[in-house]
Amino acid sequence: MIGMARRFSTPFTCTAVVPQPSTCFEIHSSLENLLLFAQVLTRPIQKGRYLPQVMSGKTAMVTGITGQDGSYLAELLLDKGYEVYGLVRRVSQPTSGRSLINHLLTNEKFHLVNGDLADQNSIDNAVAQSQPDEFYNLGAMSFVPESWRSPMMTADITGLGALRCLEAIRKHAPHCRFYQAGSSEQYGKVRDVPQTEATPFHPRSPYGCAKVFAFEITRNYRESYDMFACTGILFNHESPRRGLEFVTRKVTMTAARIAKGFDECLWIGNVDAKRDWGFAGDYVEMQWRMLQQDTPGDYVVATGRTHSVRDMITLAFSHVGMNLVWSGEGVDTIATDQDGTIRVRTNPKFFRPAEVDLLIGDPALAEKELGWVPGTSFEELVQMMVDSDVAIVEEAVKGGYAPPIPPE
Ligand code: NDP
Ligand code: GDR
Repeated sequence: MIGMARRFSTPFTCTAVVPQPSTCFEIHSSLENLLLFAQVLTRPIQKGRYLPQVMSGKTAMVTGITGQDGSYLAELLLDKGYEVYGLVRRVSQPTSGRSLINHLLTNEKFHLVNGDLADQNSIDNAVAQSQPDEFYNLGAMSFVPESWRSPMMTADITGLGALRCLEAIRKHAPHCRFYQAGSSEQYGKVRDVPQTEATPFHPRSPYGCAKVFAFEITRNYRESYDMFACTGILFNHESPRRGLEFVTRKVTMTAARIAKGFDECLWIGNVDAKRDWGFAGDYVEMQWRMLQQDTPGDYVVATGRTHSVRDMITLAFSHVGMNLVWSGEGVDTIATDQDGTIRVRTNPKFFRPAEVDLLIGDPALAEKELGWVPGTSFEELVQMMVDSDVAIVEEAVKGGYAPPIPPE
């Protein structure tokens, strides 16, 4: 039997009621498992990196609130005294699909509104009713490989979705400031190294093309209607809340599973791709700062350092006691541990039709104009993610249920 399901940003939790293959554990008491999983993922950020708390009295609307960034941004805005409205898609199992924000549901300043970025009416209604001062459009089909499989849907949600938000604001709350979640994927086949706000775009995927449209239409609404509308061109940012299909989380969860005896090997794609990886908790601070300035503008948000997927895997595995030695090239690439066991193998199905080989952002403007600097190093980030995934696997073992498996 083949079950067809909508893609969700938190697929493990959404599909947790469906038994997953497991060598020695049975899934039971799915609600209890979900709560445990959510508790681990939503542990507060330990370091006090945010600006001092300001009791703002403002109202914010956030799309994509159930995703990685949405959950961190909601915490930041609530901390600053905002009334927060999160736009959520209607789902048949609301508790399970919202594991990253379940801990916020009892906060009286936190509200969920049903809506979909594909549906203009629902965004109009949400904006007209909540009258936000600030609107953060984080919602998107955000997984790049899926954008080749579903290019129309990607263009509709990731591209046109931004336009629908701008239209809703123009019609129902013209005073509202707008933030668009732009992406380093807009640069694609890069024309400058490092990439700045002036670097031309050359997207390499339907996702990148949709983000370029969203960027341009945001700028156009700023110029056409004098709206306070900005795009943050954010480079890859990760955290323990990152979706399991993205490479960093796939690596850290698989390293944890291997360390605890659930898997023997990580199957991976192009290990030579290079990314500028930062911590999502640092990056949502910049999203907020962009809407607090006197004049709207677009900013690169990055660390200014780049690492290969290979380096990231080596570092993650070293945190669970495995020192990898790499050999082979392309689809023959493998890595063995100190005992000679193969721990990483390559599968061509994880390669992309067109790759973005190198991304490295220059965050100088963000520092100069908004005083923002990333507070978490790559090494700290990888360690934080490995530690969190080891804890998730250990709690699953204790609870007698199957730990999460990164989807293919
Ligand atoms: P996630 O994939 O974790 O979250 C995506 C969010 O979009 C989820 O809340 C999802 O809801 C929501 N969504 C998807 N489709 C729709 C729809 N049709 N209507 C309403 N909501 C929808 O992304 P991140 O948190 O990592 O990223 C946030 C934003 O930043 C995205 O726009 C992404 O493209 C962009 N970005 C991310 C970067 C990164 O490295 N993380 C870097 C650069 C840009 P549901 O739970 O229902 O699936
Ligand atoms: P990316 O993130 O495409 O940069 O988009 P992802 O983590 O998916 O890929 C990063 C790089 O790793 C290579 N790679 C693999 N990727 C995945 N997912 N799985 C694998 O097995 C694998 N093996 C190698 C990829 O080829 C790629 O080069 C993310 C998303 O959050 C976007 O929404 C966001 O806009 C950009 O970051 C900036």
